[in-house]
Amino acid sequence: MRDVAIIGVPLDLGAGRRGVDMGPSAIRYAGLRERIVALGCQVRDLGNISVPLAEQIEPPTPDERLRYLQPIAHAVRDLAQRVRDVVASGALPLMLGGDHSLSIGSVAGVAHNRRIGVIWLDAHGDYNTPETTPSGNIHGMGLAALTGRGHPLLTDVLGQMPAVHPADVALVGVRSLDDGERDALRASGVRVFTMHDIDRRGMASVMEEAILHVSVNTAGFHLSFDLDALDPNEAPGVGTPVLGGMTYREAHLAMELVAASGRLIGLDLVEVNPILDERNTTALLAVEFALSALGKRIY
Ligand code: EXY
Ligand code: MN
Ligand code: MN
Ligand code: MN
Repeated sequence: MRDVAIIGVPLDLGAGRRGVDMGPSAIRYAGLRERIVALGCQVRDLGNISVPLAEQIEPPTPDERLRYLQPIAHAVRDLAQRVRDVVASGALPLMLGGDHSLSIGSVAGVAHNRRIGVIWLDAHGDYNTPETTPSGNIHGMGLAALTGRGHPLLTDVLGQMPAVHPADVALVGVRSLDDGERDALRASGVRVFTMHDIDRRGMASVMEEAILHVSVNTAGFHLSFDLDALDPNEAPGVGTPVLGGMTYREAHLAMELVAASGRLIGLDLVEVNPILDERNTTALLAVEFALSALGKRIY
């Protein structure tokens, strides 16, 4: 079993709604560390990245198309450097969020000086730019930034632009896209699997193709898991719920296929919002997914 390093990122500046800053606490409270140790992994919890509160920042932002750009850029750079160091130590970085803009840093860190694949599990595309965003919220721009589209403070975090090639990315579980974002995704080369594909083909077929797609000629793949990929009836504690998502069983199967690939090199669990959750259900599911992705077996 592998070494795992946990990093919390209590960031909510990239989301339109408060609460996901408490996600790292909720996931830890759900027993993350002990349960990974029980798998036989060596686990280090590196604590949280320091992130300012929205209340500390006045005025909120000079640019309504890139809300809180400066503090988010600072946080993702800090995170990317720590993740790069974790990777150099031989451990697998496990990020707890926090809004999904944090993945701009985590993926940049995992991708440092090498070619990696990315599987982005999400209800959304996160492929907006300042030109197409309807909200100005940077958590809707993370995947675009990682593939080289957007503000330079977000596209060039560790001096490697783009951090990831669009052709090495698979987006799985999508059911909410803005018009400009859809056009950009179509032109990008990112492989997109919507909920329609999962309904028609089944999760196993979709994930097998996604894993193969991001594994060709790469050092392995990073999995960025936005918990809003799940249906909100099963995972209510997320920042931006969208009906019609994956079931617990489907997401769980996806994680088992990730583990079976032997190619996982980094993992984000993001957008857990304890304020909207019911008895920490969503955080508990996040822990289950981490365990399955790391190779937990029933039999
Ligand atoms: N597409 C919308 C926007 O850009 O504002 C919503 C984005 C939500 C992003 C999240 C959590 O995956
Ligand atoms: Mn997302
Ligand atoms: Mn999402
Ligand atoms: Mn490819």
